[in-house]
Amino acid sequence: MKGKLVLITGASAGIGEACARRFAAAGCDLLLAARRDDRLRRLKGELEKEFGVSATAAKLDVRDRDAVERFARDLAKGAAPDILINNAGLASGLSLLHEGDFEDWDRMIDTNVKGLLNVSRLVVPMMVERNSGHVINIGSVAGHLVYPKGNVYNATKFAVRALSEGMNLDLVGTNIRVSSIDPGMTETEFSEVRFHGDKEQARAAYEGFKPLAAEDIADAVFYVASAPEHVSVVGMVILPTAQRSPFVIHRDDN
Ligand code: NDP
Ligand code: 8X3
Repeated sequence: MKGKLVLITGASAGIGEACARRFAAAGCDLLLAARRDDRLRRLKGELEKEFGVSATAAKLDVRDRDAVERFARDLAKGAAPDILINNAGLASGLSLLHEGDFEDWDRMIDTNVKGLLNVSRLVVPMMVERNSGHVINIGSVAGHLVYPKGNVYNATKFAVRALSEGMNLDLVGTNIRVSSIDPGMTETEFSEVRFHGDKEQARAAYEGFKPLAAEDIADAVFYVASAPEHVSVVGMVILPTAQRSPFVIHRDDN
């Protein structure tokens, strides 16, 4: 893995940030993309100092197709990424479909589905040209089973699963692998974002059981990426032991 170039969207927090640390620890060079570039710059400095790798911090909103095009044009001037981790994503709101908020819906669909498409459409051709690469999409258990009030978030993650499958089929005959890593409840900023900054509601989501940590998912992503080239891990669902489905979670009473 040493010297491989890894592009991570949503690297400023949670799973993306943990992936950045995991891959840097293995000697990979990094392209870190997200909107909060102050955080990315801090992470870049930290990883370069600690692991001696080279990292680039790129302020990027994956929803902005023009910006993604500019980003890809810059990328094309250098080496193409060996690994693309399509991680940027979010849930916004948790409400009955018939009471849903249009802005929340746009935010989720534009980020989780169209953002992933924007980045993939512009980066995967570089891999095709070189006939090597690995796309790792961060889906969710929410892309396998719908839960009450999950509606639009579920739909976006079902879409991610369909897109992973589609990419996999369309890349047959190439050496490019496509994997979907589908976590269950992982303690990151995810719930705070979902509940629009309500820290108390976010905290309650993880109460009474041990959720996954971002590092648990980063370990899985790293395993998938470092499997021998003839081994393609197509999908992986990872849940906390206390969680058996999106709506079956054992919580301690005390
Ligand atoms: P966090 O909120 O901790 O991190 C989300 C990351 O996505 C941030 O770095 C954020 O950066 C980035 N992001 C959001 N919108 C955009 C955008 N428009 N353009 C670029 N980057 C963006 O959540 P997680 O780490 O938990 O989430 C990462 C992925 O994992 C998501 O796809 C999520 O759906 C998925 N997931 C999470 C689970 C969980 O329980 N936590 C379970 C299953 C899947 P910034 O705000 O700086 O742009
Ligand atoms: C995030 C996990 O179960 O909160 O995708 O939807 S869940």
